[in-house]
Amino acid sequence: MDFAYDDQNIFAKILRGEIPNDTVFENDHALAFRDIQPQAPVHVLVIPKGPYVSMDHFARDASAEEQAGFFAAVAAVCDSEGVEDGFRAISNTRAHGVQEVPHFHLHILGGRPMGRMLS
Ligand code: IU
Repeated sequence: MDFAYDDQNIFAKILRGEIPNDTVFENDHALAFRDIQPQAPVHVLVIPKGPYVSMDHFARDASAEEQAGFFAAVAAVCDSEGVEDGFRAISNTRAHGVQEVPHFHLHILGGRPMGRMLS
């Protein structure tokens, strides 16, 4: 699997500060910000700061410290967004997953019942 990373993708530009974002949480290894087209009352994207194109790339090649930092950000978002009743986490990956932005991101969707998705 070739995980070639394009540093001109929109989330790379957000990480470099070239494009503004609505930040929810940030640590050394991850940034969480609000999706510009929210699909639920809570719709936050959590991204690693490292150049990983997808979840499988991140799982394979990110260090334990980067992975811990990423999931610390997920936990912080869950704490701050009031999703005690639950949420859905999605990472669209490549063509079959209909991934638009080639920088790994986890959608955190909540604030309402999400409906059944898998059967
Ligand atoms: P994807 O299919 O998971 O790759 O979708 C990308 C998401 O990034 C989608 O929900 C967009 O609304 C969101 N997004 C954004 O928050 N800010 C942007 O500048 C762009 C896309 I472009």
